[in-house]
Amino acid sequence: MVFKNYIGGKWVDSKSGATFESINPANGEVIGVVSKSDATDVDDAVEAAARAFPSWRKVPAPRRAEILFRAAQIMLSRKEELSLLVTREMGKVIKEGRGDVQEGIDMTFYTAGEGRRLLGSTTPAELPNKFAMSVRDPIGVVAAITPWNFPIAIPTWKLMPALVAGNTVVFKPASDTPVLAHKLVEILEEAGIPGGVLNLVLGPGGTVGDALVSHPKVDLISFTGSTAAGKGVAQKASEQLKRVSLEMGGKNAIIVMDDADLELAVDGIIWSAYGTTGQRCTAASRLIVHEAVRKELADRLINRIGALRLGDGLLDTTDVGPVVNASQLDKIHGYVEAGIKEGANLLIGGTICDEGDCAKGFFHKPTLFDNVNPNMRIAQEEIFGPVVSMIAVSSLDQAIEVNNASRYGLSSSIFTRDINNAFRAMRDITTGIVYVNAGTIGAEVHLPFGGTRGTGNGHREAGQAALDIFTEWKSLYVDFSGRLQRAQIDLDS
Ligand code: UN1
Repeated sequence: MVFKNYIGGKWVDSKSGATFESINPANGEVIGVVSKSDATDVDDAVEAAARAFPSWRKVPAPRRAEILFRAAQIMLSRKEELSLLVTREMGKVIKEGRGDVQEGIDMTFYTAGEGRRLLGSTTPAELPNKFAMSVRDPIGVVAAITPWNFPIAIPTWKLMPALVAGNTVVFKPASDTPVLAHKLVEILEEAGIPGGVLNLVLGPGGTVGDALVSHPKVDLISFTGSTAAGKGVAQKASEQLKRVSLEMGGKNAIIVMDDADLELAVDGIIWSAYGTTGQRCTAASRLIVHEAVRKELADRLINRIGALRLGDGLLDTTDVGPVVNASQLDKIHGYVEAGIKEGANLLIGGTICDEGDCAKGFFHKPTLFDNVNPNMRIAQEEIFGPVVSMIAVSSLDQAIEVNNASRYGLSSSIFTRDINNAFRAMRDITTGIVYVNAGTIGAEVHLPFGGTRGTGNGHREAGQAALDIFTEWKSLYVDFSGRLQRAQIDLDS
């Protein structure tokens, strides 16, 4: 069986008939043979979405939302099956596979509720016998380009708000997780999404993604992925003045103050840095530590890191799963080598693991560096793997300064028992998400998600903020005076 594209309400092979394989990163198992699409398939999908838009935008939003409610119910009833597939296709350990699916369920239910809100505003008009209000309009055809690290959750962040708001969608998932994308679209089909409203095109970013971004009938691109790819999207899309929302890298830090509960901080660090094998854009990859507790914290971390068990995420005994593919493994290890070359002190880890439980997959040992200078590459660039850099500071001000001196600005955390430190940090940290006494990961679906600086381009996903991406404001003035009334001119009317 080949996992196919979904275009105009039908499952279809790529026009060229080409296919590729989706591989389990823990052991090389083939998860599925998948259609490999090109620009001609993209064209079909975009045309189908464009044809479906005029009628979908007129379906009352509460009716559109009913499809989402049903989809969320189906996801819930199939949670375990989907979670196992998340672990097999992407590699994260099974409890996190379940979290990924749960986040998708939460987002789908939450967004379905928007079908009965999608609030605009009414406001007095400045002239008599005149009514003023603003409403949210859908934008048109949305290209949803999604990454492999949250193969269920992140697609729901884009598909669900786009659909509830009345847009039609062409969904292009990462080539590492196409089978999960196929499952999600199957679920929406079963829930009753009309043909053409949601289309799926499977294949590589270089061809499928590029063709989508430059297609004249795509009105909005919602992209989550690497900074390099996101820049490419923004540049190409700007030629046609398309709407673009970008969610890209992070270089998130955990600040540990000298008054912190160190055991709690260690828990938060292990979870945020090595959970998902460091492959979250919210993952902690810098520790900014008060020098008074640095030695103690390092010792405790080394103990805990040394006990982490690598292996297949389906096994209950596994703490850290594989990284997603060979090129990510190379990239991560390249950063470890760069760190050593730049003079950072490798405390633990630092190697690729290719024996025992790791023999058949792509594994990197959880790694911790000390004596990291904030300007080193390992302290500045996103690694997207289980590699953490510890930077010593001597005050809260210095910690915040180091935290903010990054080209990225997604998530930060501070461990402190001092209420004044906590509030100063909340005020002065300049990332889009700040945690107090918790790690950097685990954002909830009803709050805005996104970052400052190079993490994004000013948008926020999730929560009601997502609606600002997937709708445009339309201001409506209704004059019922029966005569011409000129705003700003007829002041005495
Ligand atoms: C991501 O890594 O792109 O906050 C998303 C978190 C998750 C989402 C991460 N809820 O860690």
